[in-house]
Amino acid sequence: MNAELKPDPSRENLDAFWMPFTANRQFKANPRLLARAEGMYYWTADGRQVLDGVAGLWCVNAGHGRREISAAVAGQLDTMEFAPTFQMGHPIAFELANRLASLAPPGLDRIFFTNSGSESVDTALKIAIAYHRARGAGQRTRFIGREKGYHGVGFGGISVGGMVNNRKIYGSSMLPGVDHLPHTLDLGHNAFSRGLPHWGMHLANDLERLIALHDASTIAAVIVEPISGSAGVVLPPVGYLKRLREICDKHDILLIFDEVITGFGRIGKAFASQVFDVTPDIMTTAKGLTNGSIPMGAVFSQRKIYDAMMQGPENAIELFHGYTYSAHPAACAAALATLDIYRNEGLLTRAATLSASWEDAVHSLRGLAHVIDIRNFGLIGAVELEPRAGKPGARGYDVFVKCFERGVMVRQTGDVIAMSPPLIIEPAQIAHLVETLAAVIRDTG
Ligand code: PXG
Repeated sequence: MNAELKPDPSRENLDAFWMPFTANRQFKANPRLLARAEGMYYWTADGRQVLDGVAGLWCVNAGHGRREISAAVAGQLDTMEFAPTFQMGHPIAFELANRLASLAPPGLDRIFFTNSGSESVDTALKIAIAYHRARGAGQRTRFIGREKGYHGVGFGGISVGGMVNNRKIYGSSMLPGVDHLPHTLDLGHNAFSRGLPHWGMHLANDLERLIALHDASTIAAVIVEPISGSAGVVLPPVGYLKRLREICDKHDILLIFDEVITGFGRIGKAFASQVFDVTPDIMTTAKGLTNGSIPMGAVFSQRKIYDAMMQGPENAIELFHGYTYSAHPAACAAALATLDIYRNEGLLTRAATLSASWEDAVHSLRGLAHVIDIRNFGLIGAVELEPRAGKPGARGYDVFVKCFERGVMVRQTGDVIAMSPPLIIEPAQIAHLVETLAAVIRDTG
């Protein structure tokens, strides 16, 4: 360990930071502070090594401490720390867009830059409405999301999202005209499926029901995650995404895939749509785009969408949307360096190589007390625990904390433990991750 670790902040020094998606009082009474990271590991402020079983938050796909990225960012900051992209441009923004277009599923070669997954989602929703209006279908303003969906925390994202705690107090402030497909998690039919569940494709047919209710002519887009992460890993049943695509095509409705967690190699190809062989009209990304190093998101649109918007006088701004930091030079540099690493190390397909042994490893937890389901795909795994009576989430939280104390970082959502390690993980580290989780589950009542 060469970096000098900063001492723990004292209790009162923790107060000012209002932490996101955190039980602030519980955390500040017993903080978990990370101070350094390298490869597959974090080190805590008091010097303990922790295996990263979640790639930070599903973003550090190439592992930690990648000097190629920090060097590219430092070089860019020295050369030009900022340049506007409103009515101006800078070369690596165009270079990055071209690189992304070359990785993208067929036709998704028009790229809009944002700073996060939430911004990518709101951008995609706005593009969908603007596109329909540009082609004379301005009445298409409705969106169809899905129960248990997570699309970030903007008002657009929570409106199409389907996680009750993110929505319940904002009821009257959300987008009007949003409906939701049923989620596809069904332990009765699918518990302990290996890979995609075989039951549940028919749930996509609910889209026809919603279309019959609202009329296709009012609907702009359907938005789903190919695999839901935040809701505790929900997989698409075999054939489900293809069916959604067919129904959208039939009714001229755009299909948006939110690939914020599935993008950049998480399930064995650059994007989930390539794994499932279903091409959306718009695709949202963030996280792995820069290996989590600098905030950045990218929205990929079919060329027909971009072309439809390129109307009116040449001096007219076609889309009144954008962020000061859209295509920030430091983020572009980070993304280009990240894409080089992914290419040079074959990381975008490494999950495909590892997925069979990963599946065996996570399913080895079957039979442990309280384990009621295990789900996996690519380098994603989830273990669902039976909730304690009257205390949903308590068992999951205990398992998460004990794993951390024993040197393994997993992610907890309610009573689901999710794992999505950096794509550089080695078999021995997979074993260590799963064995530690097994030991903790055994020791947790
Ligand atoms: N869409 C999807 C599918 C996501 O998973 C977002 C949008 C929002 O991205 P930003 O960058 O605005 O946070 C996400 C974020 C978890 C977890 O543990 C997942 C996310 C964020 C934090 C935790 O499952 N996904």
